[in-house]
Amino acid sequence: MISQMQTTTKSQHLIDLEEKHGAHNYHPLPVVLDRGEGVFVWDVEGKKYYDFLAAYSAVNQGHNHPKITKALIDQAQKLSLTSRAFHNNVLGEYEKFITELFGFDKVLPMNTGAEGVETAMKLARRWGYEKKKVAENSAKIIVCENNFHGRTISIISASTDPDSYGNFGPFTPGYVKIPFNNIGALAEVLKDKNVVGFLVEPIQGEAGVVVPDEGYLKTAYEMCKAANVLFIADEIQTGIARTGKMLACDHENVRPDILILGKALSGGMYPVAAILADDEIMLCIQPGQHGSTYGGNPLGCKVAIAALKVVLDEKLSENSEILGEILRKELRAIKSDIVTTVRGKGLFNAIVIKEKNGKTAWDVCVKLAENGLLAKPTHGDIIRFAPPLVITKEQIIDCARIIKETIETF
Ligand code: IF1
Repeated sequence: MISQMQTTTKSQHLIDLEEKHGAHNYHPLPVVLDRGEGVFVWDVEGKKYYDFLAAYSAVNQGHNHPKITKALIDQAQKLSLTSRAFHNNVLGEYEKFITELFGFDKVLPMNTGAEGVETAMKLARRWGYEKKKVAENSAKIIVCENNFHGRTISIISASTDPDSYGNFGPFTPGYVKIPFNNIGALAEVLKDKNVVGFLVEPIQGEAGVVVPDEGYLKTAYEMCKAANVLFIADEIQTGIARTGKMLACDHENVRPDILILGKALSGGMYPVAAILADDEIMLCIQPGQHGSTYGGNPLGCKVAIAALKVVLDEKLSENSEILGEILRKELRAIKSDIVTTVRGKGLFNAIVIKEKNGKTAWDVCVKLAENGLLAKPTHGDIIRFAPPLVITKEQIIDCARIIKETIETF
């Protein structure tokens, strides 16, 4: 039931290989890609597409950015991995660069987003026991309904999405779940003295690019301060210029106590994640108490430095902010009864599609692909539009045209 989209023999053969030999934990659009450059990707038949997913915001810098690719190749030819049993000559350079850039005392490098979130939750718990003096094994972390923070058992224990947690129990205790964008609910649970952290996506990504009311993050942050609770921002998807600022928290001048980064931290070149915090918090973890074989490896460090420099040098935050406005304006001008909502910030956007004549957001995405633009539906009725941030104004207008013409056929 893959879809009605026409697939040629070549791509069908590759899809069949995955179907036969790979776990069935995904349901991709029937497009087989083999090359990328900037905002474009090409399939095995040579058809060119605008990439409007950007690997879930991991390739904000565009596919195969020459500077990031060069950093990867140069370092791979010198030294890739030492483990943290020994020092390497790149780690300190990276740590200085990233902590100065984001304004924190310390960074703890990991690889994937989920590991970053796990690290943040472990650090918050330790801070809770050692600094806040919460009783042993009773620390709690507040999370929001419809969150997405990754796939590990502890993270899905904090999930309210049955697809994420169903039949994966038993679950990790210690979470309090409240509605997102609800200050009253937060105030209520902050009364609990065992709460050590509030873990939040500044804009909920997987939930469908849900932007909270203006002032929510700032107020939530101030309430956490007053309650001696750590404000932990999962900026894995919203960070690194995606929403029109370096961090989505920057829109409200909130500086999280623990900042979690991943995805575009490496420009899609290699898995690199990190958490940042000040000494008072970060030094609650001491040698032997946390780590990872690959975390902080010289290859990932060089790639991350290059990826962050591209974001700064090419003013990707500014581009995201400006072109995001243009894209939303164009999307709102589409005359179609199947589009019920257009929302987003910067180039992090979504539209909600109302089913019509049995046609859903999936069918719209299949048509978009046929028309040369790749996007992925989520929750059956939402389509995310999040292209690489190196996209130009002319390209955004061209993409808006493709989206408009496609949607108007429904
Ligand atoms: C997949 C979703 C997006 C994230 C936030 C942590 C992580 C993610 C805010 C974990 C990861 C990815 C995972 C990826 C698809 C994608 C996704 F649809 F699943 F929810 F982007 F919206 N925090 N999001 O968005 O990072 O361990 O994956 O590096 O296929 O699961 P990771």
